[in-house]
Amino acid sequence: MKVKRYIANNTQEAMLKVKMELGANAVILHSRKIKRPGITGFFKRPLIEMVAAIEENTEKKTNMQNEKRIIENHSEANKIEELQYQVGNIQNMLNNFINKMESTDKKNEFRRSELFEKYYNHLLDNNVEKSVVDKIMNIAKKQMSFSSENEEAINKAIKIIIREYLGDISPINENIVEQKRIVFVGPTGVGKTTTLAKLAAKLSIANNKSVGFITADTYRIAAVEQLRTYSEILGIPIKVIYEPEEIGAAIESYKDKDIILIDTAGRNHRALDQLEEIKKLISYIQNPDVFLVISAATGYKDTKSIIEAYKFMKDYHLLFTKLDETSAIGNILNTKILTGKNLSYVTTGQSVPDDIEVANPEKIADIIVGELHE
Ligand SMILES: Nc1nc2c(ncn2[C@@H]2O[C@H](COP(=O)(O)OP(=O)(O)OP(=O)(O)O)[C@@H](O)[C@H]2O)c(=O)[nH]1
Ligand SMILES: [Mg+2]
Repeated sequence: MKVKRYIANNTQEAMLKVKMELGANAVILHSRKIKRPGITGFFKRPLIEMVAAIEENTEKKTNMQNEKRIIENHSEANKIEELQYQVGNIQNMLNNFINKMESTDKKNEFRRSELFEKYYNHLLDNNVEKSVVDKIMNIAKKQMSFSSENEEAINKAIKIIIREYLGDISPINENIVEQKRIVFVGPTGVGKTTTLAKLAAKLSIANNKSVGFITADTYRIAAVEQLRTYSEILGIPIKVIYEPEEIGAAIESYKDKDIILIDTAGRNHRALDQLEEIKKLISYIQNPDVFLVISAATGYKDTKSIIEAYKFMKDYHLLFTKLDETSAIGNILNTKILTGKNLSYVTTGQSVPDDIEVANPEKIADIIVGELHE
């Protein structure tokens, strides 16, 4: 018994191949559609795989003489026995073949789901929220076949999906002629004052902008001193306000400045009365540009309550600090999706003014997904 597998563009072509090679007596054991190899194959019409068998003796016994000889040599009973034996053989072969096919399919499927699981878990490990991971992986699954030869493309596809979710960025636009009033708000100790100093240095030194500081953080003596130190180093004037109502006059006195950077006291997002003061302060500023500062190391649960606490702000930019303190930065993506607000900057260390950069969605996606491993 001879079994052969044929691959052709369509069923007719496959049948032709079978007939040409095995002759008209060949039996078709199995036929199915299969994907073309490679990434581009995914998008093309499938190929036809056909498995055919032929009894080797039959192949040779092409003339009547041979058949006659069999009849002469065997009694009628023997002939039936032999036929039964042959049918049994074909049946066994067919069963073996189908089993083999099924187990290959299962193996491929297993490998596919193994790769899917790998990326699914990797995103979870990087603090991407489960509901977000589901979204990303569902899109990826629709676009790609999760087979091992596709891993490079899968890795890229997931990065592109994340990059799309991260959306546009909106750092400070220095080209706008109108005066900018930039307010930094956020939880305690996330790096608001340090970030403000980093940006002040960049804007005044690199971009030649005239900058003024206002601090509304008079809760800690050290807080004013902290900003005053930067003010002295950078040669940027500073005004201290004790009540939200004083902000109008402070802004008025900076008429000549291109950019006013306003520092606020860190707020416990669970202390609603403290947030009222921030709300009031923002309401006294005309056309404010608010930056909500969050540490990249904050967990999703806390981020959600921070976002909830600041929901009185209609418009703001997201600014993530301390990327150097965590390798799992998936929460940036979660927060972006949760708020729909644009990313602005990320900070990557304590050093003023160096450790700040404009948020780069490609880079963030690269860090979240990582390179191909093993
Ligand atoms: N590792 C790291 N530390 C940072 C970063 N940004 C700020 N810090 C440090 O975080 C600490 C707090 O920074 P601040 O700028 O005082 O934070 P803040 O949000 O103004 O704090 P409050 O005004 O008290 O709410 C300081 O030790 C900073 O040096 C960063 O990107 N990475
Ligand atoms: Mg501060």
